[in-house]
Amino acid sequence: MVELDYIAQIRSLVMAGKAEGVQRVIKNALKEGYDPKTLLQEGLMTSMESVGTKLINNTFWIPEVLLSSRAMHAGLHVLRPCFKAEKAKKLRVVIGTVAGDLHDIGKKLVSIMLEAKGFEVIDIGIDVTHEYFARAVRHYQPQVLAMSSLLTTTMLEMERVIKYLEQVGLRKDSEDLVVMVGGRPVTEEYAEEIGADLYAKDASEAAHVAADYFREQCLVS
Ligand code: B1M
Repeated sequence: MVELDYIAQIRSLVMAGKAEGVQRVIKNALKEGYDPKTLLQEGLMTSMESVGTKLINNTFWIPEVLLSSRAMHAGLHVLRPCFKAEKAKKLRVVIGTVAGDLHDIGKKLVSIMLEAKGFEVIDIGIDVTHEYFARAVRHYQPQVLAMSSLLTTTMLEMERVIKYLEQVGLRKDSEDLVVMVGGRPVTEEYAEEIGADLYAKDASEAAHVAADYFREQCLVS
């Protein structure tokens, strides 16, 4: 019951855009031993779903969405260390939101869940061009390149990035680099069509799909 109270408090504080309040409630809940995953999924993530619905129904406007988004990020900041797993050898993921797209909340959740599974995650930000993705792959030498897109217009960038990586010799197939894609408009069929190796519909599926892929190859335990 008390846990539900914490969840309800987190939800109403995110909706009200109260970043400091969200942090305070999450810290109290953690101090009392509540599960960080529940606080993340049922507190923070469902709040943003409600924000989305309110935006569609015109009962929320962009400034309110931005305040809620700021409060959500403040909560994520407190929860992030709870999901860090220690692993001897880490597989590296470079993640970014594609060019033209500024949405980053989902990408951050995917990063947190991947870190919780033991991956080292390098987040190269939002509005990332195909050239910059390629530069990051050359520089960080990741095993996985993860791309997020929230707009039907920008999801087309994912194919462009994959083609460009092939063109500049950074990827022939998944043996060189595993490409994972996801985000609201992205489907499994689209992922397959553009030649991505992995697709996930949400953050926890992304972590499972990536871990299962490497487990199959005995690269993680
Ligand atoms: Co934007 N926006 N937005 N927005 N926004 C959407 C996406 C939209 C669906 C709203 C709507 O109209 N109903 C719509 C897209 C429509 C479409 O393309 N079909 C939309 C639009 C149109 C726009 C603008 C064009 C609005 C305008 O200016 N007229 C504009 C575009 C700006 C740009 O990017 N160039 C815009 C701007 C914004 C804000 C800046 C105000 C803000 C973003 C703030 C931020 O991210 N820092 C914003 C927000 C918050 C939203 C909604 C309300 C919420 C998105 C979100 O954070 N969801 C969204 C409506 C909605 O989704 N209900 C909307 C919570 C998050 C946890 O979920 O991001 O889906 P999500 O991530 C999930 C999965 O998608 C998946 O896992 C995540 C966690 O489970 N996932 C992956 C994501 N990446 C993955 C990668 C993976 C695997 C899974 O592997 C690599």
